Amino acid sequence: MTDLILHQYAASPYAEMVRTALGLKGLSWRKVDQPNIMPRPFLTPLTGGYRRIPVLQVGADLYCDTGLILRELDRRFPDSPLTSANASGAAWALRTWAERAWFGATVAIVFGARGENVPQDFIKDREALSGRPFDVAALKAAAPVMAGQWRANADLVETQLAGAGPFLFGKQATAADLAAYLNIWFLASGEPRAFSRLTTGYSRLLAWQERMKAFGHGKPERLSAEDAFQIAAAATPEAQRTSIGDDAQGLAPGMAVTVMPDDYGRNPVAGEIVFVSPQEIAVRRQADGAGDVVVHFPRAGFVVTPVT
Ligand SMILES: N[C@@H](CCC(=O)N[C@@H](CS)C(=O)NCC(=O)O)C(=O)O
Repeated sequence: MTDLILHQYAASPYAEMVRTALGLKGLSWRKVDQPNIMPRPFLTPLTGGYRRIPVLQVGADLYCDTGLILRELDRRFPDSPLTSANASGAAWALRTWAERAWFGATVAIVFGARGENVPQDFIKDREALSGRPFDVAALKAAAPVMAGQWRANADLVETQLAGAGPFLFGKQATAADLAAYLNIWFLASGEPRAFSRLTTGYSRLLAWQERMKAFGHGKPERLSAEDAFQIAAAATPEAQRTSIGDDAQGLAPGMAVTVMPDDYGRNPVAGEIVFVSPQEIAVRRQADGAGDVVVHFPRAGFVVTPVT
């Protein structure tokens, strides 16, 4: 029985990134279907309030954000690494471009087109998540401009593949391919007509999309959210790793902090630092009904605040 549990839902493009990574590495895993809106009664108590999807669980350790989930998969399963010698930093840096700059255009096109069909409870949930109105009319109005943006970013992929293919940094797919694929997958599944219009003539990109799709999702087995919670309750968090000292923010094990994303879903998770490095922070907390858990976050894109 595998230890990897992914909290996800089918339509989540960020979850698709992890599912594809699990396929690329040929791993077995357990799939917990979470609702696409709150509440998530068996997950929120474990993470301490982090509300985004996906979350990777291994026993009583919870890994938040794909930026860390992919790194953790590499740490535990170094075969088929998600970086390569010529992209050990760049693959991760490109994630920021694909997820923040490009993804904004993808979202505007998909929700601009689906517009009126988006359920009210989903709209309310996403307004609470972002702290901004979910303005379908504004998304619709922005869609043509965003189509230009989307194609400009797709064009970068086409050009890069021409020089480096079959993947963005050569022979092997990296975290950069997965992050760029997020946009391809979401537009292709969410608004297929726009996808075929905006990828016209991009034969390399389309062939690369097929290669990414061919990785599949590994070997998933279903697990209920309640059973995942019980697994956390019965487990002990992984033994503490040695932190990398001289932290830029002066953080060290034993300090009480809160951690939250710097963009949306800014719910602070409180705990005591057990591990800190330039790319990761892990905090120990008491989960109601499940005891001691450790919640792990990436450093990039997350705000850590000492609690005094
Ligand atoms: N930077 C995050 C973004 C995750 C994200 O935005 N996920 C979406 C689903 S694809 C989400 O959580 N939406 C709100 C929700 O499902 O509660 C990551 O890389 O994991």
